[in-house]
Amino acid sequence: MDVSLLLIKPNATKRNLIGAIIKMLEDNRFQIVHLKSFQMSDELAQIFYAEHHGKGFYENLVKFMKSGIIIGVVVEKDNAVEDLRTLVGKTNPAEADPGTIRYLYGESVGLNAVHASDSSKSATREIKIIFPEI
Ligand code: 3AN
Repeated sequence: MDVSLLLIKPNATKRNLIGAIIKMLEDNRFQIVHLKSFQMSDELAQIFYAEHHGKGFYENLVKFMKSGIIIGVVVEKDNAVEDLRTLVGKTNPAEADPGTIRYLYGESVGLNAVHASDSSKSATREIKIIFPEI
């Protein structure tokens, strides 16, 4: 069985969308195997977003990700990474397909409600960073 990581970002937790997003995971047959709330530190953000370091949006991205509570969810499903990306929708909510999480709950490219791992390799790496205890 494949695993992937979903993060519910601070704009979505602030808007009381945790339940709605978790329900979408369950309705789409993702098995939740680990779940926790946490706040991102500078150190964690630097490691997690290492590939974006130096990009124009990096500082704002880190500031935003540190601005509130995040929910980390490890999900299990056949084809978990691809299916989760499909359920999440495109990075820019304005381009996301109707019915996707970002279409419904994203506010902008920055405030796009959730993060989902983009490959199995990323999923392994990101789960280790966010859930070092498992
Ligand atoms: P995704 O989350 O769809 O995999 P990435 O990994 O390319 O997208 O980008 C990570 C995060 O950085 C995005 N979720 C988004 O919040 C932010 N981001 C990406 N591109 C931009 C951009 N052009 N302007 C502002 N924020 C961006």
